[in-house]
Amino acid sequence: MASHPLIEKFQQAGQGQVFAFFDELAPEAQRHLLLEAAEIDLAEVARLTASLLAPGDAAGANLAGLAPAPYEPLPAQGGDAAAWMKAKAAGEAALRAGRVAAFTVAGGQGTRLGYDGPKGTFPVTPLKRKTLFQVFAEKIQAAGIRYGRPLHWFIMTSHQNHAATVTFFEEHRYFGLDQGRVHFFRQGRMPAVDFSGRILLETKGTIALSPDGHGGSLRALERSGALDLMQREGIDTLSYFQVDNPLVRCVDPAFIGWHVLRGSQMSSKMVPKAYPEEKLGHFCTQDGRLVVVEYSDLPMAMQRETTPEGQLRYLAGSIAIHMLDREFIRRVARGGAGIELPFHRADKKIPTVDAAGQPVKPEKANGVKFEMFVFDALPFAQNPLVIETSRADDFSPVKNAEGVDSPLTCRDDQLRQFTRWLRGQGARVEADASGRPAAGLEVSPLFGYDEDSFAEAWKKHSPPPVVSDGLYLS
Ligand code: UD2
Repeated sequence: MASHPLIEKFQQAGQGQVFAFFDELAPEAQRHLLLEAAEIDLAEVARLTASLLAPGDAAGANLAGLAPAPYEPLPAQGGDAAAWMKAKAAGEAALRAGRVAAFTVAGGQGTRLGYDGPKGTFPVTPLKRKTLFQVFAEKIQAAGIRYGRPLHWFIMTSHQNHAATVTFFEEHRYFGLDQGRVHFFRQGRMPAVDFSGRILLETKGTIALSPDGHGGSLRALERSGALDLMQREGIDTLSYFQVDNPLVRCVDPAFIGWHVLRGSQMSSKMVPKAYPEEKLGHFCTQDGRLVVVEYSDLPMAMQRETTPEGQLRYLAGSIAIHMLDREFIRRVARGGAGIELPFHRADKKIPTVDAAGQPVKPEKANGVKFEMFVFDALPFAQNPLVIETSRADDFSPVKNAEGVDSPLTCRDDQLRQFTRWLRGQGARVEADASGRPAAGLEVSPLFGYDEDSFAEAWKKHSPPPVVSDGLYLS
């Protein structure tokens, strides 16, 4: 076998199999494999193998002392209306001062949807079939106009979808945004290992590498220079959301305001879970700290527990919308001083090669991927805060091809939202009992991207638009 310091390092770490076919590879492929290997932190892999793959480890999360976390309820649910007004005003002031940027995590593989391409390029709106990226771009543009400060937008991609994502924006001329304010960066990767911790090859000349989870976004923000750019631009607050949710308020003044006024380093939105099995993380407290326990980690019996009033005990569901302080991100990204985002293990079917180098497509899980979750930063934050939001105005993700959280349910939720906004202005819109209109409608975010901006735009229209099938307000 060819000798190379990196190959020796892998051999010493018991990972020599990564180079089993090295001598068969063409020089270019050898260089490529060495580059991939250089990305891997062997000590980290060894640590994770010891901590997460030890026999009997699949037992899961530590649930000792877990209790439901408190949150700020919406005024409609008994919250303090004056405090919400104050928060909104503070958030608007932060937006006017240019202190806030938007941040989308778009590095996931989107396997459940079965869509080939970056998820952000998936069309979602009812009439115009705008893509997820276009919806966010227009909301961000409209908010920039409204507050007189164009927003910066950071988008985290993966190695797999980076080029396709950037090309998509170029082809669509950044949907009218200033290109200089849209920043793409790739997240890190982790190697997949078999159940004994041996790094898997994907082919004879490539390692099975996959994105390091949305928690990797904190490291990637630091490494890419995004935090420095924010600092230069006077931005101290990042509004975090997932690529799969077109209903999200990309920058929500009330949320920003709560976060700022409380001096919070990381804040999150919750919705009451719709049913016990809903696949949301749960906001909890443990040892006096705020934590999120993922749906797969909280035993179903606990997810079904109810209070004497009949409400779910673990009610507060995480919809993956957060507000993050810039310097807090830097601190977590750099780690040390007891701060470290844990990795979680996910058992997966990982295409690989056998000892003879022949491709293997496993039918059951043959290995483990390691991922970090962004909400695991919450326990390290000072003054962390959870606020309630209305699901109808913030959350309808596209995750599955059919059934719950599918393109169809998301389209219907958008239609219901447009209908509520129209009715709120006195327009007559026929709809079924769930609020879904009979007619096809669409409101461009450039017309109105939330109830307030919609109401303002509507009032400027004279005479008011007539609601009919195919109405597109832009
Ligand atoms: C996530 C949350 C869940 C709930 C739900 C709301 C986790 C573990 N669970 O579930 O509690 O809040 O969302 O919709 O987060 N991503 C990356 N890089 C990665 C992995 C994911 O950018 O390496 C992005 C991905 O593009 C997407 C988001 O993170 O925007 C969520 O990923 P997911 O679909 O794996 O999360 P899900 O639905 O299991």
